[in-house]
Amino acid sequence: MIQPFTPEPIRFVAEDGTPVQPLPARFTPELLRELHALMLRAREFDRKLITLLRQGRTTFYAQSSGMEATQVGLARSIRVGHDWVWPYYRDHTLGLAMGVPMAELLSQCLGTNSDSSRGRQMPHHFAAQAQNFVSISSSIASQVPPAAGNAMAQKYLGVDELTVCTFGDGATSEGDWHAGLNMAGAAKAPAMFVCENNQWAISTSIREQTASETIHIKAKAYGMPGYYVDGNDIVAVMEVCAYVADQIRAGHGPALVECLTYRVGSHSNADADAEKHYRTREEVEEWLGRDPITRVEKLLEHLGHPVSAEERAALIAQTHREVDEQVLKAEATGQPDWRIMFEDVYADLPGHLRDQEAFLRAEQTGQNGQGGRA
Ligand SMILES: Cc1ncc(C[n+]2csc(CCOP(=O)(O)OP(=O)(O)O)c2C)c(N)n1
Ligand SMILES: [Mg+2]
Repeated sequence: MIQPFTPEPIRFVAEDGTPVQPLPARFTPELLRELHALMLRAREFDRKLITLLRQGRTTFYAQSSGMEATQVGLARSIRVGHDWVWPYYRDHTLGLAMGVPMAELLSQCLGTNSDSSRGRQMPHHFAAQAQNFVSISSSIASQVPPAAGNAMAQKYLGVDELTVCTFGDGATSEGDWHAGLNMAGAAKAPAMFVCENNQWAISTSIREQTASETIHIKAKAYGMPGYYVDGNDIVAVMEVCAYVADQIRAGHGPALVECLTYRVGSHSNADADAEKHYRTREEVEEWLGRDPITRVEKLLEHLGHPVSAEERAALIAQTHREVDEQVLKAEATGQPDWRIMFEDVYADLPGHLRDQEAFLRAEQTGQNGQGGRA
């Protein structure tokens, strides 16, 4: 029985891979292997994207290494393409596990002609129509009030859908976050709020972020249950999120789930060498020892179905190949023409944008005296 407001995070599998409570029957070795492959694919995607950044082929990326169990576990607990997801910028692993094609994600990161927004969004801020995965915004917590509104609409329309809204620990200090949870709570709207608590908001630690002991207890203020989960234990994440989704679908109103996890890498490429500046190497090492992928490998070993070194290497090589192929395909579609930044919003371009377009046109042809680049 899953309970809200537990003093300790809900956990099924210990760090050494042994179950701390009976493993639910659905977690067969086959399912665990599938989850392991999804997490490893996401980890390697991070590695490849960091290389693409260093090569100057994309300009922004926020890795989710260390947080795979939270994002893959959540993806596997909802009805993809049916429920609506209002994500935040670190959720590419959630998207990949929901089946967003890597080609779409990479096209967006590279801003090529194969990108549906054709380079007009910040890199790594994708949307996926088929998966009801709403466009990512970098403004912290700005997705929370519209997600609450989406859930309210679902309730009033009487549709059997759920709204899932994710955010980091830092987002819980924003006014938008409180407004959104309050609104969803008052309306008893079908929303699952999921905090990916990686314990840092760039250089602000969770202890500086809030005087509350945990994030999930804030749910009490908004009249909803709050669940505390070991976010590096994929079995626990899936069990809690699936249970909460069922409760919400049964009409019990919104809930908050706090997944306790850790970002083992830097915040983004704008913040390299994080531990040198604001956190200790010891802390990072401690959390590297709680790695969510290793935990599933140890569990599979414990169950007598180990992932061999060869299988692991093959999964890694397969992801690298997939990224390499999709990058080349996306780049082959070319960079969008600069003129598209003036298209698709106004039927008649307002005067100030007409001026800017004329200025750029002159610059491209060298008529501004700054050298031609056409
Ligand atoms: C409204 C707003 N304020 C500040 C920022 C700058 N900023 C970008 S990421 C970030 C930290 C957010 O941390 P958290 O919500 O914990 O997510 P995490 O990056 O740890 O996954 C901040 C303050 C922003 N993007 N938007
Ligand atoms: Mg954080």
